[in-house]
Amino acid sequence: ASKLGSKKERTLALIKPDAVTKIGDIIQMILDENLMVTKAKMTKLSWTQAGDFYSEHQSKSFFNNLIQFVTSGPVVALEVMGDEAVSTWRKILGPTDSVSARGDASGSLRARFGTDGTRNAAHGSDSLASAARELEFFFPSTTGNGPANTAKCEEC
Ligand code: RTP
Ligand code: MG
Repeated sequence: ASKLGSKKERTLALIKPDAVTKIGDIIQMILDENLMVTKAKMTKLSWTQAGDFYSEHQSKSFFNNLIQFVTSGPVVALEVMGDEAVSTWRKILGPTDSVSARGDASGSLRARFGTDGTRNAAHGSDSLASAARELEFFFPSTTGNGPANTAKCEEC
């Protein structure tokens, strides 16, 4: 049961190819923060799909490295739900750069399982709007995955 006045949300957690074998530990970290996994899908992204997912970064210097990395093997997409799921999952992840994560947030997921600034084990939506878009990307509401992917939910 959620706390009175808390904000129940859905977010997208994406386990990147370097951490798919750590899925058991990662799900445990989610449960330890009182979040739930409500959908899961393992898939291998094409170059085009990955570029679409990360389209906000297409002008960045690291874009090609990022797409190369996330298409290098299967990924696991998780719908994660619970109190302030968007920010709570980002807190579990820790800093983007796994190397600085080992200093700043040594118990974080990226500190434990990431390698560097690109190979950083997992992704998390950065806002409710991103969560809605990213959940729709992996779990389209038009193909029998249940109700529309609004990230903010009163009764989900
Ligand atoms: P994410 O979107 O994956 O949850 O990570 P984030 O918000 O912490 O970082 P973001 O700035 O959105 O970058 C997306 C992903 O691009 C790769 N990256 N590489 N300088 C680099 O080499 C660099 N910077 C970012 C990482 O895989 C990062 O998670
Ligand atoms: Mg991001």
